[in-house]
Amino acid sequence: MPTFEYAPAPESRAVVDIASSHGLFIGGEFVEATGGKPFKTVNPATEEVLSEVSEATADDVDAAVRAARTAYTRVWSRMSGADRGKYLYRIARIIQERARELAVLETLDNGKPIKESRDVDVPLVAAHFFYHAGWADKLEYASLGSNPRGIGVVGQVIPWNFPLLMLAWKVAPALATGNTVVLKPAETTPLTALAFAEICRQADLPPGVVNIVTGAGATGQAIVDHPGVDKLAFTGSTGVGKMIARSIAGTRKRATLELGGKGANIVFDDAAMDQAIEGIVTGIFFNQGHVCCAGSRLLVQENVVDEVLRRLKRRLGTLRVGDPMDKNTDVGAINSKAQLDRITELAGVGEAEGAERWDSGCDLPTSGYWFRPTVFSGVSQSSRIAQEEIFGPVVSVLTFRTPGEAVAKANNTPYGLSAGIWTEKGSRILWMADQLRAGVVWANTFNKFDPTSPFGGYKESGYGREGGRHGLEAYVSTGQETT
Ligand code: TAP
Repeated sequence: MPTFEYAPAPESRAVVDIASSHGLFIGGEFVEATGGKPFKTVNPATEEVLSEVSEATADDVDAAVRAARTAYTRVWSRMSGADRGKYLYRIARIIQERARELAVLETLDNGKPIKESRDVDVPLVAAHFFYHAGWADKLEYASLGSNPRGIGVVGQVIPWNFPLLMLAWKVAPALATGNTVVLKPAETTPLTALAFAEICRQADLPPGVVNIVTGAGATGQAIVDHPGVDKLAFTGSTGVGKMIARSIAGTRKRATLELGGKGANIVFDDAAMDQAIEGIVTGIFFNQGHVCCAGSRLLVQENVVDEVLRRLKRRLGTLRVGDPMDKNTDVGAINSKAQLDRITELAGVGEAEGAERWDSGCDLPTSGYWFRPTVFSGVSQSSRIAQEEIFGPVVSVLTFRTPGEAVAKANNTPYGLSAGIWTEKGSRILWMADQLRAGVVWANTFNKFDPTSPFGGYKESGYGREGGRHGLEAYVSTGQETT
């Protein structure tokens, strides 16, 4: 069992074989890009270059959309649900077989701790494909209309925080319902999407059903603008989501947007305090806080705030921050220099606006991108660190006296993706869940995911749902489409 032991990045190449350069995956083949400038993807924990990746131009995106259209028309839309399901089961099993390799690759490219990619990301990826494989031949029982079928070619653009899991959230329901896909991973985390392309070949998925085009924002924009794309599925920032909504206004394209969040994790004085402290830690320090539904605002009932802060700080002092390939690491590297700069800037703003800043004071590695687990207390509602998504290991603590005040403060944000409630009172949980304008409300837990549960936002956190029966709706034709 040497491979999951502490191993600096170069040796990890013994576990995963990373090609020095990667092409695009179009029509079932890895092909050269037609002229974009290749870019490097680095290990954020070491700044080591992992590979050079092609930049897909608008012409490459066009080739991918054409391949997806041909596959849709000739093969995938004609295949029975049971047969589509067999491909999805096959993909799910290969993911399980290659789980260790995928976990290492994800950790190297993203910076997340290996214990999270190994125990959370990759198992959830496999679960997502298994779950949707089960739906493929049962769509007529999903209350999706009389003759549920795919829409056509789906363009999908995903972020860097859960690279393979976000791919699974997009690709699995699209394929199960009979669509074909052109997907762009984030610029800083393309490697597991490219490994997934290999898995599609290994599963003998018909060429063109899944196409992976790597690149930056311009490649994503080319997918959004392509007239041959019938539906878009985007996960990313609210700013880019708004641009996409503007770009497709007046076209026949359908879209689901999974955008940012500023989740409230609400702790009442009757909460089981040991569990609540663990829930706060999971809520904001899991995946370095690079989580759209993170509990980045901690709302604590006023009479227990001192106790909560004391216990939380003691617990944060025990978190191990460092080499993501070490299986004992709790908090890994920040995904990119740009993200580290943004977190650093917003933390500075928090201090300048008068909140009290505390961090765990742990040692940090000398190379790579790192940020200590940080707590801001005495944060006012109007502060930027209470309103803007920091997307890092930083929690802003506010207080409340009554459940009504907790609801008002929790809802006082442009976002509406997630919330958590910690209390012993069941009736209070039900009342709060009804009042909170958040797509997901966890009770006495946080950051729990399951393929059977629909996930998505209110307000500026986007529209549409992913996961569960609801997630299928976005991928099924309404009969209005012109294709
Ligand atoms: P973005 O900067 O919005 O990027 C998301 C994806 O869009 C990336 O692949 C990006 O490419 C691409 N992109 C950038 N500009 C584009 C354009 N003009 N047209 C089309 N595509 C474009 O977000 P991010 O920084 O990667 O991810 C963090 C954000 O995602 C956070 O706000 C987080 O809350 C949100 N998020 C939401 C959810 C859900 S489920 N609601 C889940 C995870 C993350 P590049 O990588 O090259 O920039």
